[in-house]
Amino acid sequence: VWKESMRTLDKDVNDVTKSMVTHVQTSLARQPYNIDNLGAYQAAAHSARDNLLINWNDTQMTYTRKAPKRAYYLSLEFLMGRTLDNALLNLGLKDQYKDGVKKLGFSIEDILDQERDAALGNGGLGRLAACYLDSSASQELPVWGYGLRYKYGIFQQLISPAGDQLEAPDPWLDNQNPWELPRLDVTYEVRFYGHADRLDDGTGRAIWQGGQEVLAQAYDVMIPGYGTQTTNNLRLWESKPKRGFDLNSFNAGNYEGAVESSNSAAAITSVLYPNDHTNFTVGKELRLKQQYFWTAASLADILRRFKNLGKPMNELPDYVAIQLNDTHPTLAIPELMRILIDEEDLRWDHAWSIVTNVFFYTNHTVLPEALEKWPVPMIEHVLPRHMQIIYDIRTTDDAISLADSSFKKKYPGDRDRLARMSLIEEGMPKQVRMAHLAVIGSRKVNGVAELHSDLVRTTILKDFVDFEGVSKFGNVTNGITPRRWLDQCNPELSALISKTLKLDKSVWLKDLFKLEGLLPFAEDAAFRKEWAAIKQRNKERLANYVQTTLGLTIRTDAMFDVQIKRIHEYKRQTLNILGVIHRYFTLKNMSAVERKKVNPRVVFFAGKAAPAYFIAKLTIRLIVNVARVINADPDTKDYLQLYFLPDYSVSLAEVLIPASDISQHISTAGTEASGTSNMKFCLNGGLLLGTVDGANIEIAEEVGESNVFFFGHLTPAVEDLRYQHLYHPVPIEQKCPALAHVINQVSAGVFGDGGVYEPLLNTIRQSDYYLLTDDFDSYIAALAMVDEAYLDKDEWVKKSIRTTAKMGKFSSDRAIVEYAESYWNIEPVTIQKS
Ligand code: 26Q
Repeated sequence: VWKESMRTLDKDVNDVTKSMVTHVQTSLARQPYNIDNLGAYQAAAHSARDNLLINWNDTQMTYTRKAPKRAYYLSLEFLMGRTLDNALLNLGLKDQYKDGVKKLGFSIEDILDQERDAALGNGGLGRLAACYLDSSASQELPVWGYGLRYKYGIFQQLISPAGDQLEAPDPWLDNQNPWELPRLDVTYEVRFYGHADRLDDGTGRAIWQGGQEVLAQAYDVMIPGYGTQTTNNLRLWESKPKRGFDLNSFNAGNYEGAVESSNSAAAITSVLYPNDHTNFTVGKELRLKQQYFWTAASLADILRRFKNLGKPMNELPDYVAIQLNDTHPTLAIPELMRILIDEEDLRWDHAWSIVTNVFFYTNHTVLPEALEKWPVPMIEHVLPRHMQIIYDIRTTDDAISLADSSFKKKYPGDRDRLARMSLIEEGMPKQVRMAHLAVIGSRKVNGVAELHSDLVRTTILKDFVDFEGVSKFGNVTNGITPRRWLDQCNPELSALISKTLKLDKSVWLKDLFKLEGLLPFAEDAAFRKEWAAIKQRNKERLANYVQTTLGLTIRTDAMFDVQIKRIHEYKRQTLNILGVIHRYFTLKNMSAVERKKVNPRVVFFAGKAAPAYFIAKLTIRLIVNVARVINADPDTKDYLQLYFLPDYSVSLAEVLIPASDISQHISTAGTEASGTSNMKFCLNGGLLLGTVDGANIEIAEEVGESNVFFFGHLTPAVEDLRYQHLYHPVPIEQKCPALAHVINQVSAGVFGDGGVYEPLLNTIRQSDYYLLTDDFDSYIAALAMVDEAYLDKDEWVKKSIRTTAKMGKFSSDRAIVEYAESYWNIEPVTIQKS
């Protein structure tokens, strides 16, 4: 009876309408006849979820039966964006739902638009994690994600009338989240504070007790693969009080005290920290608690699953690989040591050899101020047992015995090297260097683009390369999922590609090198016309979006020039805005006749600044106020428009990227580890204006240097230039008169706000750490080359086609297979139907 009663969900249009109406009546408890767009979205989501669940169950059952080695991706951020469209695409049900909702009187676009983004991330690192989940499932790889279920994602950005960024909470769960399954039965206790007492039995074991105990509760998010049965799991933890509240205090009449501990438990997963890269010198205890809460719950869950296999602990590395997404989950290393030693009674050396074969660490930055460090006294207070273990690793670690014989043999008397490599940085207070802990506790380490991985090996981790050998330190160039970043966000281009290649999209979306088949069509005038027309319609789609959301009218006959990313000095939005001002003055100085020869340009910015990052916020204010002046100037407004689009998000990126003619990735050489939006723009036929940095370099290698616009100094020059700034400064007027003029005009209040921009301008006038004065002239020259290239429309479209055609390498499928084969040693698993 069970077998016969099993629902099959192969849906045709009628199944879709039936299942939606059923969900309106049952899941939503509403009347089918007066459903609005939101209700229809919720019904469609519940209906699609039914299909996901069946695949999800089959997948988990297959994994349990086959017991393959699995990989776990630990990331504090998963920037998923919207789910419904991706779920329908991956299930192969897009057409059925499009027709189904139409029959019910709705349009699929309106319905998809109802969904709120899941914005549990800051930027590149979080979105990378989301792309890797999509690719893992699509490649049938047994990979689970582990993260936190923040009640509030990245803040909503508002722009005040004066042009300042204001932050508002992102209550993304307010409308219910149909994509998560609460697992009331999957919980773990996580301890904080208390005291750790070593046992005097020579084993190094200790007992950790007392303090605060908090409950971690699992929520599961289904991750469907494209064109596969595989539906993997993203497990997010929510913190809860272990008991509702403390009965003793409650009975003693201390009601506030009673709820306080429950509040402090709930606080752990309440909000995503909104600072990427910026100084966390003021170590925030709550952030440390987030990191431990998440790694402890995830490890407990992973170990419970492993133990169900009935294998001895020393086989853990044969069944489990754990990827650390940056240093944020590094506490997993001492936590696994604690479990193996204190709870599993393993000897130190044995435990350490297991640990160092389970973990893999990805580095995402070489900026010294962005390397994570935690004050020793804080770790001692919050995690007393882990601090002991970190000290023990420092003195006994066999792999890299910093303090004992093997180090001394190799580097006799080299105290400087010892201090440089130590897990503990001396100072007031002492601090634990999380990157060093991640390196020595991992099987392998990788950077995220060739240049970045080289810099990791030759700068921040050079001593470790010398000591442990270079083969531990690799590279996996980042990638992006072509499902979301081409097929979903640019359906017309996707259709044209399928038609031209004479391939179903299910083929080339899984083998992106197939795009090379477009190359010959660059010479085909009819094809170019179709290609250009799609770009034009994507510009109109963006203009419509801006019109309806901001009430602004954008001209669509212009070149669309886009820079969208977190606002940071190293990414140099300042260089871009000062370049825009330069263009504005140049236009002002032209005669009306001359101006008519200029191709109009619309410049878009979007991005959030960390709430405490004063200079980044000033940059936003400058952009907004320059826009106000420029867009209102009758002399120039037909040739130059400027927009700052508030509240950048995955969904906004999906509208902006396909509309771009040129996008800017202009970080100071050597500072942007990879960048991933550069890949997204190029995949959508936008050209790249950038510095010789991160993945820009590999994009240029693929598409050919003639198809990108490069400028600026190269990485090896940067250190020397900074030295010159400090010890042989040249006044800007002399070094870069064009830039000096622009800065002086801003300073003089041409864009209002007399005086407020001085701190921003001073960063350039003074140390100019990010080398604007060195790169400005070549930047302006590159912009002029872009202008000139754009005048030859045919040639421009050819470049655009060639760019898309050569983006195969940047599929996240390629990247995830590299991790699977060269790092985790896991294999695809074919899912069996129940
Ligand atoms: C750390 C400690 C305390 C608080 C916050 C943080 C924190 C949070 C987020 C530190 C860094 C981040 C995010 C970093 C990030 O997004 N890096 C980007 O990663 C991309 C994927 O590899 C690269 O393409 C980008 O170049 C890199 O900047």
